[in-house]
Amino acid sequence: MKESKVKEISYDRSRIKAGIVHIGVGNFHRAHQEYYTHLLLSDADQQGWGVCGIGLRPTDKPLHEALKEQDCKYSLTICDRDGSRQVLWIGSLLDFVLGMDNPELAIDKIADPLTKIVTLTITEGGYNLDPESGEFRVDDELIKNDLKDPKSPKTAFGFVAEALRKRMKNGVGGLTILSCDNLQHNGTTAEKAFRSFFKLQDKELSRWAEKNVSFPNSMVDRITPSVSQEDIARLNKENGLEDLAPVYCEDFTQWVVEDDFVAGRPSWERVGVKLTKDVAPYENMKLSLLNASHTMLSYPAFLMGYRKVDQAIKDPEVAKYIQDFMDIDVTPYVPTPEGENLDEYKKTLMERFSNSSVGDQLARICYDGISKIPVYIVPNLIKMIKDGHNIDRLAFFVAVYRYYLKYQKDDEGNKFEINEPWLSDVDKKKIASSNAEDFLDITPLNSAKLKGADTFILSYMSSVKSLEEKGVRETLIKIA
Ligand code: CS2
Repeated sequence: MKESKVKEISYDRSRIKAGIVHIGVGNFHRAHQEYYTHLLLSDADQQGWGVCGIGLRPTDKPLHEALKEQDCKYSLTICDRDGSRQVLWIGSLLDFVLGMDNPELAIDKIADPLTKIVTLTITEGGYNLDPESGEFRVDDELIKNDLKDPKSPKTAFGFVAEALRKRMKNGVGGLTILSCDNLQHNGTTAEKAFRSFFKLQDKELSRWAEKNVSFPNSMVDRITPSVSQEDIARLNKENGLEDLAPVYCEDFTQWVVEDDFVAGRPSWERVGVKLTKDVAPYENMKLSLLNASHTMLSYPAFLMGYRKVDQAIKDPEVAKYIQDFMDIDVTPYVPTPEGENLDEYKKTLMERFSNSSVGDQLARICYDGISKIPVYIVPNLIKMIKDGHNIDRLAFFVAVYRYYLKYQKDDEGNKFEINEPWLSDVDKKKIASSNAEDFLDITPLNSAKLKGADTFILSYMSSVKSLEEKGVRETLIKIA
């Protein structure tokens, strides 16, 4: 392939100030929020909105090291559905601090008077809310540490609380906390988690934060694969670069944000971000169609031996199953958001999944089903059961997820390791049980009350049996 032309940074980075602190600098953040912010920084009146990154997990270390080596700049390769590519250097990330190595500096970055927004990608499971009660979990070891020892925090809650205390004492004013994770009502969820923590730790801070911190909801979207060492070598070769931390993504991108920023915000609308009063319909559309379809397809496709989303969706059986899931199962529960066309949206989704120049990994989608399933799948599953809707595809999905967790072997006999960081010991026992019904109330499915849903159980047990006897493809064909 011939080298792509790489677009250089068009603004003077030494003039940019950080108005945003981002916790959780991963690939998605770098391909999405940084991309929009980078585009905006060319405007002279927007140059106070650069980003300082904070990493709180040991797994952030390699990326941190790579980015620091190159002044936090990196190349983004955007892979179009038509096979063409655009490559650009992103300059909006100005600094990157590791909280575990340098907690004081991380706290000071958030407490800095120039900081007006803290954005978050701390994963679906990172908000520390009990999946059943919805309450903040105080028994978590890291939370216990942060409540007791505010000066050496380990979690986003502890860092933000300590920094806000400084802001309160210094009369610096509040800020906006903007969640960019894939959650239903991510702002409301973040608000519940942070306000619970503030209340537990410091009543005065909690009262101050009531007036001085806002939590807008937002919907974020851009498919961004994991980056392996081979990807790094490939991208650099294709782009003629020596970037230690390249990232690549699809061409589609969307960001819808509620306009509720207590301390001002960048003019993101200039670069295509939609600012609105109510994000809920957009969020529901994206989680119910994109993320749920991803989850619905990832486990069966992985067990059928596929490793890439684009390869799986080109399999007619998989394509039909996902198309039917979207059209028949989910569409009745997705009111069309203003300015959207659901038929177009679904058509584009199928094209996005088929994008072979992205070649997204199924393993990335299979990762952490325990946190994703309650957000992407369960809310509509509850409605479908209540409405007496045909349940076969969902029952098949639950049976496949059990099979995937239990046997860790695909249809071709290849062994694999599952990657489920939040799997509890109780759930492990239910997975191991030879009675398949024991699986129906594992934590991520519990709120669907499947054990009381007779039609669901019948269909599920039939899929369980068929999976054991005939494998995934045959079972999929049967339910189609
Ligand atoms: C995926 C998302 O991880 C997943 O399960 O569905 O990461 C998805 O690629 C993004 O939400 C796209 O915006």
